[in-house]
Amino acid sequence: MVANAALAAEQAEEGSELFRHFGAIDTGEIEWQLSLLGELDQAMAQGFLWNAYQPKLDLASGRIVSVEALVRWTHGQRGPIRPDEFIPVLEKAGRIRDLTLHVLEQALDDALAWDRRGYPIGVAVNVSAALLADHGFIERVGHMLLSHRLPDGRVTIEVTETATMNAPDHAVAALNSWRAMGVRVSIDDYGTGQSSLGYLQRLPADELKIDMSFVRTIATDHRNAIMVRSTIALAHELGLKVVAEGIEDGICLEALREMGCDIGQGYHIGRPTDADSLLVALRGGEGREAA
Ligand code: G
Ligand code: G
Ligand code: MN
Repeated sequence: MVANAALAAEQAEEGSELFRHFGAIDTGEIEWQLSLLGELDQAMAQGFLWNAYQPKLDLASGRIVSVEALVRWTHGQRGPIRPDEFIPVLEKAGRIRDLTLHVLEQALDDALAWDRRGYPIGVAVNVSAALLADHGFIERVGHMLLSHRLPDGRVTIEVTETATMNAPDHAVAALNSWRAMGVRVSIDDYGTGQSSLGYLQRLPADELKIDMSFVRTIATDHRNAIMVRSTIALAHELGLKVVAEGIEDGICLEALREMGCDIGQGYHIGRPTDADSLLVALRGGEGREAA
């Protein structure tokens, strides 16, 4: 409730800004955001917030080696709500921690189930900047990991390049505590955050995810292809695995394979699907045949 009030106050302030500029307040938008917040707990408890999983393909072996959890909200009245619409609202209202713990718990349960069915694949969860160095949150995750007993390296957190740039020393220490729990660290949306080479070298990470804005045009844009190729080389020199996201066709996939990229993700390989459909895809075969 306090969080809701804070959000309302903040929105009201933004609203009065708007009022000055445009002479109107978007009360509908505020009401919508408050109603989402009010329904969050029930939606989590009743399964309306669920994880979709998008496969990540090992380009050398052609096998699905892991998945990224992407949260979905299927609203009782309004139908599917996009994460872009509710994640920022939850972040502002201080509720992103609860949501992320919910996503993670579900991801660990599913990873354990796949493991038991003979698919020892990894699972990645997106972690917002505000949670990256939240000790209480890290501790909760630590307990969750202990109760699931997945092997080290099975769970990855994806943090945006920008998130780690806010307070570099803080971020380095925080990432080290994640890794001490056996969690892999992936730098998401890489290439959009303007971090320096020196900074990248200091960052305790396991994986670099090249942003899809670079990946999608490699077949047509020679300069972008050079950027991606040299980023792959650089990451490998630093001991990092490279994931390319946003692969939408076979030409792009082949180009990345030729460049020595480790892992691929994108609609061409597989769209985000529910846990049951993913299992069907895993059973159906490897690689692109599964998509
Ligand atoms: O499929 P897509 O529309 O799923 O995701 C949109 C955005 O929402 C992406 O930037 C993705 O990283 C983010 N996202 C998806 N699931 C989560 C989550 O559980 N936590 C956070 N913080 N972001 C998420
Ligand atoms: O920020 P993050 O990298 O976590 O975002 C993942 C987002 O990218 C999700 O919204 C997911 O649905 C979307 N996505 C995944 N593969 C593709 C793709 O091949 N093309 C496009 N346009 N979007 C994709
Ligand atoms: Mn991601």
